Amino acid sequence: MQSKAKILLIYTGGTIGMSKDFKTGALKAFDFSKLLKHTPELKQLDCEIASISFEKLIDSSNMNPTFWAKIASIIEDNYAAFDGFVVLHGSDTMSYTASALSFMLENLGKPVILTGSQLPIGDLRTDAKENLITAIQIASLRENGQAVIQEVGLYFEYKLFRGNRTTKVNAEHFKAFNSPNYPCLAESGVHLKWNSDLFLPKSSSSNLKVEYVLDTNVVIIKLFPGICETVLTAILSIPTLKGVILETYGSGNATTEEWFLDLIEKAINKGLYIINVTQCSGGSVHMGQYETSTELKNHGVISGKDITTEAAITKLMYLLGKNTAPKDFKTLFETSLRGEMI
Ligand code: ASN
Repeated sequence: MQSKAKILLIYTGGTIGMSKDFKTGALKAFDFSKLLKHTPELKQLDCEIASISFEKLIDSSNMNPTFWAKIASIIEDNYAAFDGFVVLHGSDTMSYTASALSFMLENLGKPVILTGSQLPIGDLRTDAKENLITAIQIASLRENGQAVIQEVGLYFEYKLFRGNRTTKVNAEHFKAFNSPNYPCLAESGVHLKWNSDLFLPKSSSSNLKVEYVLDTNVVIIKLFPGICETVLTAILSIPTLKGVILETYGSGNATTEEWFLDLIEKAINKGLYIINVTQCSGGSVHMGQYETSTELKNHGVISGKDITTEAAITKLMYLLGKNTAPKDFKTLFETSLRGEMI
């Protein structure tokens, strides 16, 4: 008989564990023991749960690569002892963290499921309990001694998504996340329905390797009608800048004004990586489909295909952090590393 799955809960902060400060009315983090006290249901789950908490809990708006490294090192240190990991995280930047972890955790062979909530766990109408309980159930599932999910997922409001395909779409609804270009991996109703054909292939290596170095000399530039030469010149002249996520229109289109194309050409010639990602919430970049993207392609702009901005910026930090050779950078960026793009 299979022993009970061992799950490690990693509590970073977020609304799930907040309570109201009666003086100011603002939501503030409270400690983990209180969070568990509010969820006696966890005792009924058929798994062993251990927990570890950030000393100082954070609203996820304070998330950064140092905290990502901290989460990754907790997973690495406890990898052999646990069957799955559930990361409790604020929803605001959860998609960035899920994307970053998906790249940092190389050869991942166990589930890392991020979840959180829109209302604190102590609130009468909270969405936290369902999210937490089902995320733990998903992380504990094994088949023939192997984890069912071997990737970084995000569970929220009855759906398990591939983490690096998600984006936060609503600040109020319980259905706060969407995965516009990839269907959900599982749906929770009366039964848990798995779309197993959509999972990442099982890791062939059992050796987790963590890439801790992320290079933050990057920027996201969202195009808009009226963006001007002075501003763009200033950004692209930042001496330490190494890569740009350029959020373009539709299928990867941008203005064809000469000053703009000259700036892009000069930036690429001096060694900057420019990645074309669409501002649309769904669909893909196809450079060359319209005249307004042909020059971008000719100048060597990298296609972000159907990647989210969250996955694009973290993939850029990851590939730069790994000191990827310039000759390989474009090919690697345009290759799906963790199912983040087509
Ligand atoms: N501000 C919160 C956070 O991201 C929002 C939430 O968790 N729903 O930490």
